[in-house]
Amino acid sequence: MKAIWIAALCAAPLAHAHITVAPASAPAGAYQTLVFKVGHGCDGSATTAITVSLPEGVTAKPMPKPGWTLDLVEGKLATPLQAHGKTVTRAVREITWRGGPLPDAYYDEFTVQAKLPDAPGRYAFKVGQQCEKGRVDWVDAVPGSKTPAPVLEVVPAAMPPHHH
Ligand SMILES: [Cu+2]
Repeated sequence: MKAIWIAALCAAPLAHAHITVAPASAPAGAYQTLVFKVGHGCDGSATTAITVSLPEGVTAKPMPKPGWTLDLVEGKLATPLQAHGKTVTRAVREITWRGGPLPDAYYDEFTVQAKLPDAPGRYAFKVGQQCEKGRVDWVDAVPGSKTPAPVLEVVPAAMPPHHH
């Protein structure tokens, strides 16, 4: 099942790359820069906002972007996290950049610094793309979807996670 999903991803033409996250995989427990790549607008219409939802177990801080304002939505964590010796029960769950507009003909990147969970697995980042006309929700986890959510593969850390 997993092999089929990966094959489907690799077969997707680069010119129609949807919204993706880079890197595609990263070590569990790491502080990792994640870049969300926006390759086109909504059926030709310019992008005016990008909202990234953080999957359970992932916390992140956005990198500000000239020409875009930031809006953060906090929420309660289903499983509290430990950070700097404190228990964290609430954290940012949704990050929105508003601005542009980013024309369909152009490409741009939206960056966060994420703290990845200790549990390896596939983590889907649901992304809402608002355009001057219409919107696209990149939220699907099923192979072959026209609107797949960007997925990060969290792999076992080479060394035990460093807590501080
Ligand atoms: Cu696409």
